[in-house]
Amino acid sequence: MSADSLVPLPLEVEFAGGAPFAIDPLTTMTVAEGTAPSLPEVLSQIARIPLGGVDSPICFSVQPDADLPPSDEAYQIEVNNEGISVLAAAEAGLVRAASTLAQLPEVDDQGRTVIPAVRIIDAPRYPWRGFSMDVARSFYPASEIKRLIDLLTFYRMNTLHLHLTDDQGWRIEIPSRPELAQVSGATAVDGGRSGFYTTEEYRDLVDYAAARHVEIVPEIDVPGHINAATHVYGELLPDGKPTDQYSGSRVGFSRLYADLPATKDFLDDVFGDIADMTPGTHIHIGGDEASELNAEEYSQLMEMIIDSAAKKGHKVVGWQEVATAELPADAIVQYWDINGSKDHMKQAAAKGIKFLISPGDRTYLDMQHNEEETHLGQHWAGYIELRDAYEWDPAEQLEGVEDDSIAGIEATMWTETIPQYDDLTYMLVPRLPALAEVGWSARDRREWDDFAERIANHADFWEDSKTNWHRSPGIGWSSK
Ligand code: TNX
Repeated sequence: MSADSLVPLPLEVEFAGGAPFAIDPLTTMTVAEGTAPSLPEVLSQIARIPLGGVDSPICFSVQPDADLPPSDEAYQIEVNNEGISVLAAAEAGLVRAASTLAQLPEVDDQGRTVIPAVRIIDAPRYPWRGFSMDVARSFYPASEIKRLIDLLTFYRMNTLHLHLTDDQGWRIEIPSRPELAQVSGATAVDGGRSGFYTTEEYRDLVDYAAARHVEIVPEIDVPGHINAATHVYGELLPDGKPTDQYSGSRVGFSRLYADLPATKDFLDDVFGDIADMTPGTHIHIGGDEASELNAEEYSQLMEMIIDSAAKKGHKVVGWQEVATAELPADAIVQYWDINGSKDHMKQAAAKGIKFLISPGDRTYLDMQHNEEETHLGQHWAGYIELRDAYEWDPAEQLEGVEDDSIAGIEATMWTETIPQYDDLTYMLVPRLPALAEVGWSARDRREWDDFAERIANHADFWEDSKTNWHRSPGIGWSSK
């Protein structure tokens, strides 16, 4: 890559002229004292530069009163021929800077690896740049989720939303309800992998992400998409009989019942344990496609769900349908369905509710790249070529929802047809980096032709990191 091919595009990149900084395999970096003990190792991994002593030419430091844009993720990188200084007002900024630093080296005419003299000042447009991953239809083991977190980190994304439950499977151990994972951890969509995260594995994932300043937001999808639980507990249903396991791809057929006594206990147990496993501030409650419920049942259940999920101080996030119910002032609504009604969202925005923008025709990366692709993915929201993923604006998606109502954006992946890690990255790369830039970079700095040139130079990195990717047509990819 190079200073000319940074993705996402930083706020300011100023080439200073003069001699570049030369990097060789012995070049080391150091982190000024006072940070979290895990931070130096994490920064070194991300930047791909080994740690050395205090005389290292590359130095990262936290400077709380640094003159930078007002974001914990803001940072500055200054490169001259003698070294590199990286500073931020908070540790999150150093992590974002390390990702940028990893993209800077280029090979000069003499075959040396160099970074040109440059000054970069950077900060994100939106505080929430997320990726929503469906591990319920097809399970993805923790080791693969860590690779995914590395990919998100590389493109300066900061949230991994895990869709942990759906009709086809239950993927997280709930200590007060071990049957959920024992029984429904063993099921999956046809052709998908089954499994579940133990509480230890899940904590380790949360810690791995947190060390990179990525928040894991767990989703328990209720009151629909719940067959994995009704398959375990007959008492959640009026006839008391557990449902069959489900391995198809239909949506909207399963449900909870507000008037059954078992329902609130179930919600309190599940969300109580999830809250204990969530040091982050948000819990996602699903809320989508509960087609078997009438409006009154839906509102009643939402009230119970929000009570259970917010009990330990977490803020709730829900798919756009939750906007039809009474929401706490700090709830976040996630727009997704381009064909659904928008009225309730407009009303929620007017009341000050914040939004995540995930329009199906731009951010649903289970949508196929183009008509020629038939093996992986779907196309209910259309085909999404790289340019479609890039060339749109989050503040122009919903009437009444402009930047002051937007927490950020999320790309999503649904895994009915995406069972393996290589399939996943084939759908993600290069569209996920495009969306990372939509969420990070200032609107007036983004331009398709310029992005197309920059992203072309990332192909070698995907090859080197053994990341399966889609060779989107019309781009001069750096790798053959
Ligand atoms: C819609 S997005 C769904 C998912 C499906 C997805 C397939 C959302 C909130 N619900 O249940 O997996 O479409 O693209």
